[in-house]
Amino acid sequence: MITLHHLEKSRSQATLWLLEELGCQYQIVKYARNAKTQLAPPELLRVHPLGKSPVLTDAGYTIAESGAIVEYLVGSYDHGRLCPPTGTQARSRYTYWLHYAEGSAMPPLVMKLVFSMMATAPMPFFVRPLVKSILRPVQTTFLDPTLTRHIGFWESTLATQTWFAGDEFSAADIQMSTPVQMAALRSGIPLGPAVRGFIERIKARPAFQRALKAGGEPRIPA
Ligand SMILES: N[C@@H](CCC(=O)N[C@@H](CS)C(=O)NCC(=O)O)C(=O)O
Repeated sequence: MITLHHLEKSRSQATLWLLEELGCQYQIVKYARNAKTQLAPPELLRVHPLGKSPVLTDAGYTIAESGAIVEYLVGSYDHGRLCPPTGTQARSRYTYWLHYAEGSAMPPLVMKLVFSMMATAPMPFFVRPLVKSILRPVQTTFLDPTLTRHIGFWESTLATQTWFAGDEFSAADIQMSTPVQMAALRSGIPLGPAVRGFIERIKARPAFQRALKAGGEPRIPA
């Protein structure tokens, strides 16, 4: 039996969605974030040395990293529905977006989140202007232009095809749902109509809605 170690408000929501799309039998162990630090609780360290989520166990394996989990689940349970055939253009686009999500898109989004937490963290009042004067230029000269470029890339991709790998829905869309949702919620950069259309299409999928119920939290902006 697959066990998903699910941290609230996390990438693990996309793993839940994949499990629902695949129709897998699974159980969830839920973990709450530390209210102050937002970090995962130490119990997750008993499952994997990094103590992060998602992480799942199945058939004696412990698998961490959302992209590796996608590969494992698709390889074990998909039977060709959510992954284009080997040797096709769609497959190379699928592989690209599967890795791009965590390799390129998430780092600046996470950096933006950390910066906004730093800017609002409790600190002596006389230090705040100094902290802001350090954060602001990085934000305006590096982070916002980088994020604008990424979001523009998604927009131009989705303007000519329905899904990230082509016209068929695939597990790459599930992996991309994390940066797309995070950009919608936290980047402060407006999304174009094609990316907003993607969000509407994923929200409409019954498996996506079942996963929201199973995880217990809607993370998609209205
Ligand atoms: N690249 C990893 C990132 C895992 C990760 O950072 N997960 C976050 C939740 S989205 C987490 O566990 N945060 C809590 C912590 O760092 O203590 C993946 O794709 O699985």
